[in-house]
Amino acid sequence: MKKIYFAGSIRGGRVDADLYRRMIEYIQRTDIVLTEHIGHPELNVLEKGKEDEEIYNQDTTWLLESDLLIGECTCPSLGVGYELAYAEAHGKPCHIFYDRNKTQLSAMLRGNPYFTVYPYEKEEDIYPVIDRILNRK
Ligand code: 6IA
Repeated sequence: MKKIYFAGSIRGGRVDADLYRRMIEYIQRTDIVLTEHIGHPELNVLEKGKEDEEIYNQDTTWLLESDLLIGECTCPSLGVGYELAYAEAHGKPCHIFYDRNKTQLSAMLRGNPYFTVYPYEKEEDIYPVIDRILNRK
């Protein structure tokens, strides 16, 4: 089982939180998602309790442990952008999804051939691509 770092917006906005949850559940059919909280509908963006430094330390540790990163980047997020650069710096394969009708992905992602970018139009187009990324039959 591969360890997947799923990246999605938190403080950047939670409009796509349900989509993150469905993608995470789909990945979890065969593999491990280190960051399953990203899809949690009640993740409170103002939640106290966890210090930002703790979050940074945990997430960078998970990134280093992961086999690959899958990011949903329709909703722009500074944290996700940072994670992508961090993953690239450590040689982790990065797969980026975004809804082409809702956003123009940053040139800093689209313009970097290191990243594998998948613009999609319908959510159902995402899942066969995930099957391929995870080498499912
Ligand atoms: O800038 P953003 O918050 O949108 O960054 C989102 C990305 O940073 C996600 O892919 C996460 O991996 C990471 N991240 C940001 N906030 C948290 C977090 N907060 N817990 C875990 N990972 C995070 C807990 C709730 C909080 C808002 C206090």
